[in-house]
Amino acid sequence: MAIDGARFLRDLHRLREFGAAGVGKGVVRPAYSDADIAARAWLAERMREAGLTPHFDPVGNLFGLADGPSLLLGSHSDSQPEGGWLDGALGVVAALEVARASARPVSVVSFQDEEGRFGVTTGSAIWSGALPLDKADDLTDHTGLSLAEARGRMAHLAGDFVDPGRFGGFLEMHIEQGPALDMSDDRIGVVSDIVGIRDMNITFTGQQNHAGTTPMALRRDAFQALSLFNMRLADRLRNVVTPQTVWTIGHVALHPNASSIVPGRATFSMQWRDGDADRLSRMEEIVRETAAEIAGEAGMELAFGPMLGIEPVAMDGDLRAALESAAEQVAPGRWRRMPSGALHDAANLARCMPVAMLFVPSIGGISHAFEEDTDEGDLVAGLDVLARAVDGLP
Ligand code: HGY
Ligand code: MN
Ligand code: MN
Repeated sequence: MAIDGARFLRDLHRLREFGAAGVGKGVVRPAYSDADIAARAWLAERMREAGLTPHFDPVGNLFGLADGPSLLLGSHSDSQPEGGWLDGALGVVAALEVARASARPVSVVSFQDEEGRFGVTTGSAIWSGALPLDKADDLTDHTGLSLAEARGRMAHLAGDFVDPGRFGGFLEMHIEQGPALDMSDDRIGVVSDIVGIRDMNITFTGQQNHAGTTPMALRRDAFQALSLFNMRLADRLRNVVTPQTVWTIGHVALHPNASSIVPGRATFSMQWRDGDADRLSRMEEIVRETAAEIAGEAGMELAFGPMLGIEPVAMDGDLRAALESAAEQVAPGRWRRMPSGALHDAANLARCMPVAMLFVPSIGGISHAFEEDTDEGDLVAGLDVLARAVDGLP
């Protein structure tokens, strides 16, 4: 298989230009933004040039379809609100290059909204049947825009959903987005399993009031309730979590968000991840119990938004073995089998086909930030592993 590393890198740098922002190689290319839609149009043309049939589905997932049954390779091309040039994009461009070079029929996909502007890995969750479209359409971003309205921006491109049955399996190349490979001598990670996730919004509603005349003892300050919740949650989770468990309050909206007003409302994202489904459920109980306890103590009304989640999933043994064999050819003794702490579209696709993933190092372990980067030699080595693994499949 004659992959062309230079062409692959050119395509990666060209894709980066759609939404290029911030320092270095940062991108701002949220799902359904002008930059995202333009990037998808560009990818569709590259797919056509590669002899594939470009096809958008009703939520903006972009497929480059090989004729008949094929292997599916890909990832996503939307970014976080401040993202890196490789998160997702790497897997899509690598898939395109393998599809160009492979003797085997390979289809390519760029899923939509993997970064969860509206949900959690939204496009592949809908496509794989994990998330009903009518429920997804009601999801909103932080501005209140619904998925239904956002995907309407691509309605003129939309065809039917592609049948997952035409694909024999899914391979996703991705940056590690963590420090393990970068801190070791290993160049390649072959993923063993992907953690599970739970994600929801919580709202405390107290009493908006004057910041100068309202005595501290009389306040029903929603931010103070959030602050208490955060501290008590950490304490309550102590005996449940492991060093690999993570939980994050990444988005907070205080209302009315003014220096001289006691905030009457705090709406915040509550997300947690772990490799064990039972632990995820136990953590949900503790999140809900602790929020209710704080609301009672602080005189708050409490509301929980819809909870989204994906179960932990193990990668397919045969596909993983093909990646491991290829990794040993490309980077003998410099690869490892490892879990994924980040979530990926592969976690959804595991519902309907065998899946496997491979990682390349993230410099400094940085991702979901403009500074995200990977040595170009490692990018090409990862492409080589992906291509060899595809070639090596029965
Ligand atoms: O959050 C994640 O793990 C993924 O990068 N969206
Ligand atoms: Mn990603
Ligand atoms: Mn990401």
